[in-house]
Amino acid sequence: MAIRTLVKLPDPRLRLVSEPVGPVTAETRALAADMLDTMYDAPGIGLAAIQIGIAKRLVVIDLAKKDEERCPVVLVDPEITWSSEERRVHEEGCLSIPEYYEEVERPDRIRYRYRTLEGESVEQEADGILATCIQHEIDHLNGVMFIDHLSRLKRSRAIKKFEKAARREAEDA
Ligand code: K1U
Ligand code: ZN
Repeated sequence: MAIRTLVKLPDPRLRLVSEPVGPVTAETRALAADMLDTMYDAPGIGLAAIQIGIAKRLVVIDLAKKDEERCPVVLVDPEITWSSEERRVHEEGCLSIPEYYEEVERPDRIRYRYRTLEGESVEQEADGILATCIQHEIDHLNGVMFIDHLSRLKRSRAIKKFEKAARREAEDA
């Protein structure tokens, strides 16, 4: 399988609403394998397909720590079916916004539904970092980034910083 190039802010593809995967095919499985390779290489705890430029509703997550055995989860066409009124704050990062971390407030608990690569439909509840990560990844499927949950000032500062970095990269190329 392969490590793909990460799409980074301010790339406009990050604002696309991704299309449903529909029936799982060999191509879906190969894409999920590449997403896992890319996520582990970064490293990160989650990845949405649009972060490697593919506008499909496919997400991979692995919350295992460095010294633990890998525990990859692939979510096909995931959706949130319920969110708690209670909210929690968690520090978030994003592989598309490197080395930028901010605290984000989101629902504390969620119920979510997805299909596995075997085509099984699963509905589960999540809390803590898993709930945060699933919400972050499903936001990506809808063209939303974690900076959209920050104040207007913090968001525009982050966007300007990465626009400047992208301009410098283009000049150096
Ligand atoms: O979707 C992404 O951009 C991946 C992102 C997921 C995420 C992190 C934190 C809160 C919510 C969602 C990342 O994985 S950023 C990198 C990161 O958090 C991390 C990297 C190495 C070890 C542990 C965490
Ligand atoms: Zn992200």
